[in-house]
Amino acid sequence: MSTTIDHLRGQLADDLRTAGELGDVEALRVKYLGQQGLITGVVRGTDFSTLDADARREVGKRISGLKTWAEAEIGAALAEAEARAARARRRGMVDLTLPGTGARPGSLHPVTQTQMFLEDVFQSMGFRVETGFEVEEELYNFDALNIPGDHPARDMHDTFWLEDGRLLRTHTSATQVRAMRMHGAPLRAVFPGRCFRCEATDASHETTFHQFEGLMIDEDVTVSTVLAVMKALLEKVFGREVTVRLRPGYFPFVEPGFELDLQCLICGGAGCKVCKRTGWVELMPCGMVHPNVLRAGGLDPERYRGFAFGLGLTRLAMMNFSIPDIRLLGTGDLRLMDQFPAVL
Ligand code: FA5
Repeated sequence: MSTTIDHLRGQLADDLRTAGELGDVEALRVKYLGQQGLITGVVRGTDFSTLDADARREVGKRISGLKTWAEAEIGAALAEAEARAARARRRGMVDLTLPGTGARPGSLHPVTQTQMFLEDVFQSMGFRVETGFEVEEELYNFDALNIPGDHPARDMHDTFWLEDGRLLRTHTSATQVRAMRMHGAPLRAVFPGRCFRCEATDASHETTFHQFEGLMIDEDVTVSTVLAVMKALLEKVFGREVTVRLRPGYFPFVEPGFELDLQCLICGGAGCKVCKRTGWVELMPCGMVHPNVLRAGGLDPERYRGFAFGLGLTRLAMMNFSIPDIRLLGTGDLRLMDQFPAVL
């Protein structure tokens, strides 16, 4: 019996020396202390009835000593292996034997999808795409657009000013004069991008949102040509006939100016919180470029006429994907994004 106990002790000590991984030590625990384990077998296999009282006490003590020792040794080895594994994880080591977690396919944000679609449509009509600057000069965001410092229209744009006098652009119209100065006329360009306004948020207003500006300058541009293009464009976006309406609108940088509204596609015109119960969503202000703006861009207003529009890109994406609250779009919540699976 003593030989068996000593042999098991030596065998377990050897085994523990070569068991590096957590799984190896756990296997040793089963091998020695499990239901069918070697030490459990010694306990079960000893016939105490054949021994006298002293020998019973002695053998019992040795077996129980072996078991206690084995439990302590294996417990310590488990703890050590666990600590080693944790250290390896912290070092960024990868256990290549573990099953993989699977790759998660990404998807494009609904606003990005809408923007890319519009860019394709306009590029196919010969428009160049320019993104302009999110941090902009007062000159391009306001003054060159016929909005001098004391103009009341500035109050409509709750502006984030920077300490150096520049600002976060409040609209993509800020790129108009830059593009005129850079490319001259004739000019066909679209300016997609983020805009910023320091205003209270609700289901259709965010402090950060996207616009998609369009500018077309040539000698023979008229309102009616461009309106036809706009309606055709919206029908391409939505893949069905849409109802739009045109109202007079005032913007200092266009004359005449219009507001193009889209019948709400969330409620079908019945009224909901997105359209503020009116059945209409203000989507696209537009108009003929004001002569002062053409002049600021270095163009002769006697020769050239221009048309500009400022599409609310975020709102268009909301209509397109039936998203009921603009604030959902900036959360980065993948449960929302997973529902728009245009894959990267
Ligand atoms: C403008 O920003 C003008 N620059 C548009 C323009 C361009 C007029 C060219 C004429 C010629 P307005 O402030 O209305 O206009 O904004 C244009 C569109 O941006 C709105 O119709 C709306 O769809 C969207 N928009 C404006 N403010 C927000 C906001 N806080 N959150 C989400 N979308 C907004």
